[in-house]
Amino acid sequence: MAIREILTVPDPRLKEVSKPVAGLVTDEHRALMDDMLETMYAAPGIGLAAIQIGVPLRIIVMDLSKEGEERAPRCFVNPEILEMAGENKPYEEGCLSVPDIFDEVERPARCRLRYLDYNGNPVEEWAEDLYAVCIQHEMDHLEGTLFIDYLSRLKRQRAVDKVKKAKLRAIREDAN
Ligand code: GNR
Ligand code: NI
Repeated sequence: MAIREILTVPDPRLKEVSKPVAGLVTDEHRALMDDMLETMYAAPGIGLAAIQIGVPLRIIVMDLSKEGEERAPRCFVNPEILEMAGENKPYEEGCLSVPDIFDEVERPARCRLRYLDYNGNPVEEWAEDLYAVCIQHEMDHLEGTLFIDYLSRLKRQRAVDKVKKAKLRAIREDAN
């Protein structure tokens, strides 16, 4: 297992559309999911899409357990949203690829999912609350969409500029 580097804006790879996993879920995919979980826990974050570590495959990991609770890792291969339900609900979102930026995004409150789990077994279930928010945020990554794409152009540009500046500052401090 290894912690991988998380891509941040404006890295063009974050705009790529990720490709479905073809055929079975293999040990190689599981090794990738292990790395993604380790990277997500270290960040720390509650979800991660493969493209955030530069791998353009339709794979997501997530853990919505609270601090002090036992870890509850979840893996999603080729996830699909079958149906959305409920009113749109606002939630203050963040993203490891847009560090230290938080803003409200509205998404449908519930969605029905189909995906393959870590072992390649098919699952169908409803997601709601934070699970619904997070899976929609992660599935957007698979389409090359970031939560800041839902904000005004001004807010989005400010967010990207802030991340760029923070990166430059970190590089400068590293040199000293
Ligand atoms: O860690 C994360 N927290 C979060 C908070 C609100 C809505 C979505 C998220 S996902 C984010 C990790 C991430 O960037 N996943 O792509
Ligand atoms: Ni994200």
